[in-house]
Amino acid sequence: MKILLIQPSGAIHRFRVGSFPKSLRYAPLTITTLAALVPPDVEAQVEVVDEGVQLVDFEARPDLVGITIITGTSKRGYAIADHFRRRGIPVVIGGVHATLTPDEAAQHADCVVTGFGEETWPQLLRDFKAGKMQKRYAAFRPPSFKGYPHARRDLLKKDGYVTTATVWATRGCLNECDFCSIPATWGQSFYRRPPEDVCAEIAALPGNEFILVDPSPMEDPPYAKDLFREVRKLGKKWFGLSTTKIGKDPELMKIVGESGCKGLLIGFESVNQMSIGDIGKDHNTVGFYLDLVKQMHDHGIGCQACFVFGLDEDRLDVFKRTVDFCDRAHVDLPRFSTYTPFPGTAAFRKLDAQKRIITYDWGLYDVEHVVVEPMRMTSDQLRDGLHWAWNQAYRPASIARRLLGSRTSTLFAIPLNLGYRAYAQRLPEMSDRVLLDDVNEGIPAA
Ligand code: B12
Ligand code: SF4
Repeated sequence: MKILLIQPSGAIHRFRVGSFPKSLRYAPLTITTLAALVPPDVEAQVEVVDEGVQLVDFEARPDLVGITIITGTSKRGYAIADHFRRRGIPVVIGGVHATLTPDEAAQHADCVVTGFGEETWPQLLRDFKAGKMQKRYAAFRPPSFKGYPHARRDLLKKDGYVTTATVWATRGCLNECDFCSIPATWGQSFYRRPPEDVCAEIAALPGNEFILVDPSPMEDPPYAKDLFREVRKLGKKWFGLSTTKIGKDPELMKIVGESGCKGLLIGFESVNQMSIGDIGKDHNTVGFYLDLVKQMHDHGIGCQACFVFGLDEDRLDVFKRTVDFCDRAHVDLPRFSTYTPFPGTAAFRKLDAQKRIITYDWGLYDVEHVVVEPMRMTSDQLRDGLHWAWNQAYRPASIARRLLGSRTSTLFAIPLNLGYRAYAQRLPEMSDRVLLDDVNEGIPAA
């Protein structure tokens, strides 16, 4: 049996169409994990295609196509699915967006998989082989993650990424920020993989660096401390994500720093405490941000701070105040986005009821387009302010000021800042391109 697993891309990220720099691209885990979960008894040959770095062969004739979608990639995913189905090839769609909107996905698939794929995907493949694949498979609790197979990185087009050393240790998050798809998809839940298994996979990765993709691995501090004590023994450098809670646990911060962590992406979201309250991110305290970034730097950890613009308390001064904060705090890598109400989230329900959602075109839900009528500025002001903030924060003078103040490893920070500078400079043009995107780009006409 031949299985083709596809991760579609929105226009900003799509190979040859978008211009997302390689320095910011790391290997996806979803398709390589699904490839690893294919049971040997179905005797399948698996191919994976990440549209961010390669083209889909639309003439291919696999027996089964599996497509993973998030909201921003769903339209492209559906166009690809429609193409293969027109040619009589069955298509399975799964992932975050399929879990949030299964009936929509079902219009483009022979089968929709919602929730965790660890048990349903092997079952589906066995059913498919026996000629009895169902229309839906669902699992909202994962099995034990003990002995989890290592992702099939060998199937990736390796030269497309700055690194293929991506790994996961936990799933889910216990918080419920109103715009976030994670609690909406998985519920407020948190699942852990045994630290020794995670470390065995990391140890087997080539190179001396890795990226931990978990959205909130510090949610369970005792687990995180065990994990990162083990990681330290591997002597590798790593990058990952955290919430601001790490700053309230000096022991955890120290262990993370000693484990080789060189950078953490943290959702600061806003410099307005009122906005923080509005989005339900109660663990964030704006008055503590400067101290948090300083603590990170003191432990040799760079800070990638993410901010959301267009929240209900945001006025026109929010863009400058946020960029000024990044300069003052010496944030190593600032990132800005717009308030995006992914389907299934509390933000979606609220804004939909208030009739403030401007478009339900999921192709624009890439967090860099304005899809909601802001409360205290116009949508044009929000778009222009977003573009201004990106450009301002990535001027050479701002990069130099932030990195000199940070004192963490410039070896990683300089190429990443240059990558984001290129991204910032092209963002207005790329945003327009997404508006004009032909989701059928490259797909042979029916
Ligand atoms: C790593 C990551 C990235 C990486 C790699 C992306 C990738 N797709 O691999 C990078 C940095 C590139 C990235 C970028 C973005 N991301 Co991201 N990312 C993640 C993250 C943290 C982990 C994904 C992961 O690898 N998980 C591990 C794998 C094994 O789990 P999984 O993907 O959930 O797959 C399991 C099941 O869902 C299921 N399954 C999934 N697909 C399929 C398909 C089939 C056929 C089957 C059978 C089963 C199945 O089986 C798997 C095993 O259980 C998730 C958060 C999350 N927990 O999902 C956000 C997340 C997917 N990202 C998100 C967003 C918004 C983005 C960006 C738009 C952000 C930005 N600022 O630009 C971009 C868009 C990129 C693009 N291509 O268009 C959102 C998506 C929300 C939504 N509704 O669309 C998420 C959910 C985070 C969030 N807080 O809401 N991201
Ligand atoms: S803390 Fe992060 S991962 Fe958790 S719900 Fe909030 S935004 Fe999502």
